Amino acid sequence: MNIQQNRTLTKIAALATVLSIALAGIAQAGIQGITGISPAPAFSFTAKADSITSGDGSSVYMWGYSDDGGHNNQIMQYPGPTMIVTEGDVVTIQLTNDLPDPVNNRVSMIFPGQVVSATGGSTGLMTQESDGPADIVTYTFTASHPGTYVYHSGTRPELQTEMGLLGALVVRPAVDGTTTAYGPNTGTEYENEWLYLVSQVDSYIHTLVQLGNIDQVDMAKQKPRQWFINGRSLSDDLFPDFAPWLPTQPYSALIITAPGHRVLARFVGASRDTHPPHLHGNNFTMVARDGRVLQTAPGAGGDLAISDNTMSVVSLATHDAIWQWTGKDLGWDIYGNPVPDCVDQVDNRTGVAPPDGYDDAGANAWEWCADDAKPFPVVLPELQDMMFGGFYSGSPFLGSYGSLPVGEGGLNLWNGYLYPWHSHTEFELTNDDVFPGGMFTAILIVPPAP
Ligand SMILES: [Cu+2]
Repeated sequence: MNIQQNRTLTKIAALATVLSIALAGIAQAGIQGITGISPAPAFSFTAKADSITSGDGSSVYMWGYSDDGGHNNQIMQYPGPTMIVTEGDVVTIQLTNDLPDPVNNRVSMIFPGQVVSATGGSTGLMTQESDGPADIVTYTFTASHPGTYVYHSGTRPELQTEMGLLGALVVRPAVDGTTTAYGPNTGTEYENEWLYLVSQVDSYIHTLVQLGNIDQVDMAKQKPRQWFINGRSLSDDLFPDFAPWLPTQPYSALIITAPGHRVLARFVGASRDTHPPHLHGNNFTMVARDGRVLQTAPGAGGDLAISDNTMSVVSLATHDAIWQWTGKDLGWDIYGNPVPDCVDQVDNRTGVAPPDGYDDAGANAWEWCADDAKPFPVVLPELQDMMFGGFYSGSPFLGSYGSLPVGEGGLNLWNGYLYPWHSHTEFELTNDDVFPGGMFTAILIVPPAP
């Protein structure tokens, strides 16, 4: 084990304390961002330079957007502030430019999927651009269709998106906006929601820009060295939103959910290369692509949705997926109760008969009744014959803990099931060539509230 690996493991160990605080907010966990006031949310962004930290502790010089309205203390952030609006809103964004040498480093914003009008500033190749702190450009569009979208700089975008000038736009449907991604009859109902913005940087390019040698940057030689989910790499991505020691990287990537909950994961491709997020614990169902439900016709309920365990998130594309964990067919009682106690009278999603095979409510919610009271199917080795990860609770049962040797365990305060979610391009699981790191996070299944 080298120093960087040791540092990664030390940081993972520090999680126990922090996550115990985060857990209090599980029920409300979700996408952080700025909402403005419907039906005319107005935002004010400034492009700024700052730095982020990668998972190995190194510092990367970045350009990014900050929200002048105060989100994240008006600090430049990576990714940019997530804008969350409602279908039909007329959205206005004012942009100014506080980058070094702003006359030569003009900046702008474009919004793929939206019909935008831009005023102010000066005319660039793709849209209006700002060349200084007093040069205000105003972008306006009507968020006419629900979905997950990206926004990014339209000025020299191959360089400026690499530098960090990008973010996500979420448009909630006008009807059922907090319980579905796309509205009624779209097959997109969810209980927990998460953003999964995947990206990479070539820190060598960033150093050239920082040193004023932007003329020497050759984007054809771009070679990514760091990989991020929501602007953080393992193990920073497991810490809560707005962790104070990550001031320019406010967004967490640890999903916490409970059995049976449908997790809406909004994937956003935010760098040049395609990234393949790979989910453990169950297949996902991809329900939408680039802000459009995968269905044969409106109202068809997402009949073209795709079940898979790995998806290709293409550069500047978005994918919405629903993922659900129930423990069905594991072959043992996940709650470890030897006494039969399953009550199955209704469909857990609709709340009405007929039964659906799952326990209906309470501390056993979503237990697969065919496995009720079944013992754990293998004999576990004696403790002295085992090696431990810090997240092993000492018990194979959800919500239970067992005895562990002194100094072992301690990171899994809820005795939950922890699954990795990561890029399936394995060199992306590194920080500057050192494993583990990069585009790697986890999803934590915690017991339902009794
Ligand atoms: Cu894996």
